[in-house]
Amino acid sequence: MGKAKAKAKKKTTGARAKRDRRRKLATEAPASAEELLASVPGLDALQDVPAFDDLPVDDAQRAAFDDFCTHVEKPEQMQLGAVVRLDRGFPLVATAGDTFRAEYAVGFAKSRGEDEVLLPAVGDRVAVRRAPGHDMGVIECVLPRRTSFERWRGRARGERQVLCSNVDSVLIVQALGAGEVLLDRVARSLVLALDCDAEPVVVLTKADRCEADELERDLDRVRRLVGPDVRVIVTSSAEGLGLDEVRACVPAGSCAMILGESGAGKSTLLNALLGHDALATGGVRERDDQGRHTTVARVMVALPGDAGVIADAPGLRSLPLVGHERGLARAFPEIVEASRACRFGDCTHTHEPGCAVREAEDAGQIDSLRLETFQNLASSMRVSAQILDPDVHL
Ligand SMILES: Nc1nc2c(ncn2[C@@H]2O[C@H](COP(=O)(O)OP(=O)(O)OP(=O)(O)O)[C@@H](O)[C@H]2O)c(=O)[nH]1
Ligand SMILES: [Mg+2]
Ligand SMILES: [Zn+2]
Repeated sequence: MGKAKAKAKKKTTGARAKRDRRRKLATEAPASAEELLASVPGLDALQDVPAFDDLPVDDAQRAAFDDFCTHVEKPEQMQLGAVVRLDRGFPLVATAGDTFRAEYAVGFAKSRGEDEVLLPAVGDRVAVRRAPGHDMGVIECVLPRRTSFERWRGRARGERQVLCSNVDSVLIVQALGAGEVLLDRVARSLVLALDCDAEPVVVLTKADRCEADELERDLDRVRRLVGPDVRVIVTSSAEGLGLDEVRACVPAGSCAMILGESGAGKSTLLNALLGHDALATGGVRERDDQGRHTTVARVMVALPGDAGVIADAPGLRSLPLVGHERGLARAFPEIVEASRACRFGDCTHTHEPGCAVREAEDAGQIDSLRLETFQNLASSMRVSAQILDPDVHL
């Protein structure tokens, strides 16, 4: 589709056009790669896109790039790049000299199932080929990920999706003012962040929506849950509260990813940090405070001034914890430590005699709120592990 035509099409609004488009969608074959690409935003429409220098390449990645180049044809066409957006599956790659759209090399197309983690994700440092005279690049290799924030995709045990790679910190966003903050959700996010070696930071949004006593109660519960080592920040994008504290968690050269349900105020927070409306935001349903999945692409934005990069992403409804035992142990180290003295190796710390964890709780050494949360997570992890593999007994 030509540019002019695309523009004209964009302008078509109203109920009739909508109906026509729906009809078209229903009868047409799935869009081809070219059609999809045409619907992806052009570079000139994007703001705050990080530059290559905002996303440092570490020694292991540079060495892997050099090594890769010694094995390919026409290595002079290869560049080091960073994937800074994924729109409808199309990566936007920033290199030292230029930023451009890219597609995956044919080899990636074969990646399915367990290999899906090999597909380029936002935050990846990659080897990208740009043949002379080509607008598009081709990603040929994903360089080793320093960290990788992954989520189970809901089929076999090993099937994971990389939401963002080379992440330094995870901003766990939860909205205030819609009933009690869901501790289970905060705990799951904490486990996922720690599992991938990223620093978790809890960001409670929309503080303007709740009374002081409600805020104090929520803050107290969240602080008890995450313990003294995890920062908890109270923000209101509407009133500009807590923004400097969030900014301080994302120093220059680092990358944070933002994690939270749809409607939690993720994109609004990023816009407040950027100082202008770069990202689309949407309303929430009054009935249950759920958002409308306004953000559909995975995008990175560079914060202004001396600060790093934050990755925005669509809200996640569920956070299954399949295979994140390491993260669970890191989130609740005192419980894991105490459990070594339990009489039974497979103690669930609920009813067994000789349970050192419950003894520690009685002695006031383990917080009961943390223990309760730990038990809920551990039991849901046991159930999902057994559903996937009846031979697994956690
Ligand atoms: N009162 C108040 N409302 C806010 C605040 N931050 C966000 N909102 C509102 O919350 C709604 C959802 O905000 P978004 O930023 O689109 O939420 P999101 O987390 O990006 O949602 P998805 O993109 O759907 O995942 C919008 O109506 C915002 O105006 C805040 O600090 N105070
Ligand atoms: Mg959003
Ligand atoms: Zn026990």
